[in-house]
Amino acid sequence: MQFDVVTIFPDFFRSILECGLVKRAQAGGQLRVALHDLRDFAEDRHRTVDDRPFGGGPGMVFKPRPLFRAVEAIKSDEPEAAIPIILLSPQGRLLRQPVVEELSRRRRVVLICGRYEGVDERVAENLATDELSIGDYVLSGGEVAAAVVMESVARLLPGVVGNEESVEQDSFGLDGISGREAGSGLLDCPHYTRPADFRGMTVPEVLLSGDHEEVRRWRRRRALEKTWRKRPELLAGLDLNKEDLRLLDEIKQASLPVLSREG
Ligand code: 6GU
Repeated sequence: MQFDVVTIFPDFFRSILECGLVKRAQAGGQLRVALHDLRDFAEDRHRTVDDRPFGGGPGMVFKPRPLFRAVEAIKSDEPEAAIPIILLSPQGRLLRQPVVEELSRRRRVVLICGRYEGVDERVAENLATDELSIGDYVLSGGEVAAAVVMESVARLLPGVVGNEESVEQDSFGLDGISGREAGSGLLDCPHYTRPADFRGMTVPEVLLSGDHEEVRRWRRRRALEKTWRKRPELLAGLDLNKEDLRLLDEIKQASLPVLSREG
């Protein structure tokens, strides 16, 4: 799969492209990332890409022409292809795992890094095919969001994460909030590694027991408990089986304050 990133800060991406999983995905041939400097598509001596807003007001707005020219240049490789053109902006639909999965199935995706002050509306209306936001907070540009999109997609590409099972068991994993099969969409259970006793902080006994069925049940219980405590709204969308419902009941009972005899 290929990402084409249109940005005024191509250097911003160097570190993420040269580290960890995204680097490995590129080395393995599953991912290609082409960076396009928006200023290369300006048409004046000063390589101007923004201008003051019509109607007045603070801040600068990305001009439409450099962005249209950049995307046209990218598409000129394969004029017939239907390539998603995604504008990253705080006004986009929220990036969630199902959106990430959808993107991971595309062969090529263009990411346009907007800026907080604004992008000429004709870009959202007539150039972009979709608009994505990574959350309800303000970033000054879409670069961090583009990095989030690329990393979340890269790890879903076949063969990128060595142990496919670990992706499926992640919080929000393949079997996560998109899937509706029994027992899916929970936050992950806690994990521990050696030493079993670190400065008096010990690992739950059951994990050292070697009893796989007990471990499975414990993990399920802790995943349910964590989800109920930290993201209760996620439970509402899930199809929990009988065992889960019973465990959840136990968890809720255990957290109730004990009433004194006097009431
Ligand atoms: Cl994609 N862009 C900007 N500028 N701010 C954001 C965002 C994107 N997602 C959340 N906040």
